[in-house]
Amino acid sequence: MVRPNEEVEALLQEYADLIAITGGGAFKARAYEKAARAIGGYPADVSHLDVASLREIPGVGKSIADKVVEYFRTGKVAVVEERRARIPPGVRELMTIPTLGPRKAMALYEDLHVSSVDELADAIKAERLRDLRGFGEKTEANLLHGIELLRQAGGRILLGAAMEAAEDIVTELSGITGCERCAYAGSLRRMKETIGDIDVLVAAARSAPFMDALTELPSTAEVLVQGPKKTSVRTVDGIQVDLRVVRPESWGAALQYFTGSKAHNIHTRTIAVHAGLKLSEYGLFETESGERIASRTEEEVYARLGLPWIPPTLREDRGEIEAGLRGELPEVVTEDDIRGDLHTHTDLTDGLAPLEEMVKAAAARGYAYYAVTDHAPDLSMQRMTDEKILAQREHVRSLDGRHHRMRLLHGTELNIGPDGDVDWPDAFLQGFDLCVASVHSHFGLGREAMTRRLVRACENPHVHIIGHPTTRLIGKRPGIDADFDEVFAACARTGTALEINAQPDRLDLGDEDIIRARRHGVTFAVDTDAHSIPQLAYLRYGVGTAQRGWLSPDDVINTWPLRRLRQFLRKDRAG
Ligand code: DGT
Ligand code: CA
Ligand code: CA
Ligand code: ZN
Repeated sequence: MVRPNEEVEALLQEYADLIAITGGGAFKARAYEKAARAIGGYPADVSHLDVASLREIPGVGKSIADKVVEYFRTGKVAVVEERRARIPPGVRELMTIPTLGPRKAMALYEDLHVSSVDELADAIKAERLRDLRGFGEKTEANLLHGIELLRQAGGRILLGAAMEAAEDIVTELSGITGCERCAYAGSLRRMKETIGDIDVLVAAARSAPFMDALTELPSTAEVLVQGPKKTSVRTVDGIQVDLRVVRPESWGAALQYFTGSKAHNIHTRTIAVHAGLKLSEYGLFETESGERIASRTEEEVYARLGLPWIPPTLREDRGEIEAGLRGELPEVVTEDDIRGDLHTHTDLTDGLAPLEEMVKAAAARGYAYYAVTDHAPDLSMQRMTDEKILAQREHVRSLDGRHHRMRLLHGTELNIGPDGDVDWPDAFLQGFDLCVASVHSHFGLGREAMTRRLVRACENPHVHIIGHPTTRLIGKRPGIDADFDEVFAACARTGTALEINAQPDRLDLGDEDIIRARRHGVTFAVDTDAHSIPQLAYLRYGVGTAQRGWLSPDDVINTWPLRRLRQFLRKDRAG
């Protein structure tokens, strides 16, 4: 059994079911089913195959082969995602259960009116599935097992999805009369890569209007708890939201408390105790007299503990309190420090927007410079050619400085082959202003070979940035196995930057690896890898991750003025 093959089999089977449900022709659905079985039973690991080799599998034509390659490169297939989005939210929630495909989910939804994971668990217990066609005892056992797996994963959601939901809620609540302050707190404010639940805080004299508003939002599917201090709901996308309304005078203390992390709070509370004080969500009090000495703002609370205000992204008790006490807290990099994006795509490869539109949108963000880095030819699905990339270069040159005087860099995203080679010969690579190089295939090489592969890429004088260095997809695919300390050392030695890829399902490097890499003296590039205009705004998640990795602007090459960046890009001539 080859695991990647099974993954593809399940994905193509799901696609076939989605076609059947959303309407796309029985013939097409059957073709995908056939290909699914053929791939599931194929003896060689399909994640290592290119389009041409995939097409040798019976029943696999060009368009199926392309989807398989897309899946291994990005962790998803765009047309499958589109179809998934077209079915009712209740069915979609059911489909988050491993082993439950769209066809059965639809049946549960239509015949039993089951539209959530909890309802399904209840229905199984009540034996309501027994009368349903196609649901035997074996199916029930599988479903229960799937529900258990889902619950073990803890149902954490990606930072990007949580942020969008939270900002909508904050906007709604901020518009209500009597709202003095409204903000999200918790792990979301700390920009953790995954979020357990969204914590929203309101400062107001009366809580009822806010609690009622939350329960009545169109995005609210279910009210879990409703009370005067705290109300919890679940959204239609299955995200839990905890709303707390506090009195305006305790806003700062409440925000500090509910931002966490728990470890950070325990440490700040210990400092308070040693100073004869008591710290709670209501304020900082003198233990003996009970007098409140700080609570209105976070700054005030931290100041009375002898600390500077600590950026939320650092509040994990990873040394930020000690550093604060010593007055050595880092000046973390902010979105305003970023002068340009160095990894972006256009519709010349798999981006959605044409070059000129991406450039205009980037210029509107106020960037001083911007790099276009479409995929290189070894990613065969993208059908890149020398002619196409050279024509793009001409076009880039013609747009250079035309929008808000933003300077353009013409680059590419190279593929690091299994031996560490990249797509084009040196002479051709010489023509690019900037090259990102990333692993897009052969994820299963052994640790030693993988380390050598990445180190060789760093040693290439034309490679400036290693893109999404671990290639993990959060919650879907673990990172590749390599001796990253050796890779980080090679980056530092060769003057190769490591990317902090801001796509919410990547955030790669992640915070802990950033901290490790920084100890080796590595520089970083915070990039969006945008494949569309809205994705340029993903930058904030990359910056949040960089902050969690304790980075200052100087550690990040795309905060540097263009002159200094260009110097960095002349890697081969550097001492
Ligand atoms: P999550 O939701 O799992 O992604 O993580 P958080 O950090 O948002 O945790 P959550 O929602 O359980 O609680 C929000 C904040 O409230 C947490 O970061 C710190 C504070 N908090 C919660 N429980 C405790 C506790 O038992 N002790 C202390 N000191 N703080 C707590
Ligand atoms: Ca939370
Ligand atoms: Ca919570
Ligand atoms: Zn890319």
